[in-house]
Amino acid sequence: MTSDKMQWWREARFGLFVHWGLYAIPAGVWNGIINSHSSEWIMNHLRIPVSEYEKLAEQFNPVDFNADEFVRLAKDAGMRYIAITAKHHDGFCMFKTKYSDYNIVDATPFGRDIVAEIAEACRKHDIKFCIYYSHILDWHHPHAVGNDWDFKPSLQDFEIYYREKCRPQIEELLTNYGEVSVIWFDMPGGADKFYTEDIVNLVRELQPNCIFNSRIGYGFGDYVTMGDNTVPLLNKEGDWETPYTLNDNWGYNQLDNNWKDPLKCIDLLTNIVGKGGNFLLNIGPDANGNIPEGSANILREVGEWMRVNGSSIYGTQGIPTYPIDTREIRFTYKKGTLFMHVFNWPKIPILYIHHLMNKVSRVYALANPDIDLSFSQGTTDTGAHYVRVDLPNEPTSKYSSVIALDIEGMPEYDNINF
Ligand code: FHN
Repeated sequence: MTSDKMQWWREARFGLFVHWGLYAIPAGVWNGIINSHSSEWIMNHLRIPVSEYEKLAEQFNPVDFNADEFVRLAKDAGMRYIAITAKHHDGFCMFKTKYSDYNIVDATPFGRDIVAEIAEACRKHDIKFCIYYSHILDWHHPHAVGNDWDFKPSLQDFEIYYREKCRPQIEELLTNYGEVSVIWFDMPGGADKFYTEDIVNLVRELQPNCIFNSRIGYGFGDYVTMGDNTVPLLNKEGDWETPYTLNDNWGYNQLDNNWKDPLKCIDLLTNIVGKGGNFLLNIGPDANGNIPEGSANILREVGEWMRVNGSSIYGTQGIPTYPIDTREIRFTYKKGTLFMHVFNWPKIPILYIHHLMNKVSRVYALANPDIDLSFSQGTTDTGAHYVRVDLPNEPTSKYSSVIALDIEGMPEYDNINF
């Protein structure tokens, strides 16, 4: 791994995940039965036979799909990359492939290559194009891992699936769609290390600048993908990312409107970024090709915030964990500027940053960068450092106001065990 190819990703910090496939049709309900797990797992959880589930392809006709709209929504939200499910665990391919007829072009009335259209729109709107590919689980292929209701595991030979479908499709994806910035693998268990190593070599050979995540398996990966919807408690070294979904499903679910509101999204974004990670936020388009209005509106609101405060996100790096437990303030940091995200504006507009030792040269709100805020620094009787900032009377942004402090070096805090 050269660090150069990670550079755009470290700068980006915020991306859009799109889980879209045939599972958008049942959308969580199969013949009146409500699936209690995430909607893209419906085939597995209800043990739906391939012969029944694959008929969904005949109905899949997302005529409202407009790749430009998808990409513009991400871009307006301040996201810098998009990862779309080219093949999820159900085995259906959202791209034209020679290695399975079970694909969007050959098996559906829609007949358009969705991955290709997203790739083109990403290039047009200058946003990084990334592909999700389920490399081990494939419930449609008789020799892949995962489907024990149609196929007998004792008769399965992963090698056959790998040669017939997985490997050549990764080759197609990294050959036919221009530059792929990330190939995002998932659920690595169940196959020998040989296959992971072979994929690593294949990706390196076909697109040396394409990065891939740790869910490729066996300790490989240009960066670590944390568990779904999890944030580490403390600052975490190295390159890492957290995938989060906007409601409680990855794929579209007609019964799930449990959206995280813009405030929660901004809280997660600043929490993750402040600890050194990237935030990959997921939406699930419906079977007609629409992004549910609920999720689109939230992304738009986040985008409004990003337009003013994005410089506290892009290109930031993890910093030592602030030693005081506060949920109302989060910190991010970039090259000599500490950004303080104030979620709860104090009635008396004064804020103390306890224990910050660095010399501060200037303080201002990102929303009003031309107006300096007054501040002072000192130590308490016990020798603890503090910075006092005199805030404007009102918050400077909706959701979270960002106060920038120009400081010398990386943030350093008192040892609070004195
Ligand atoms: O099983 C998948 C799930 O459907 C979804 O794709 C998430 C996204 O990170 N990954 C797996 C579970 O970790």
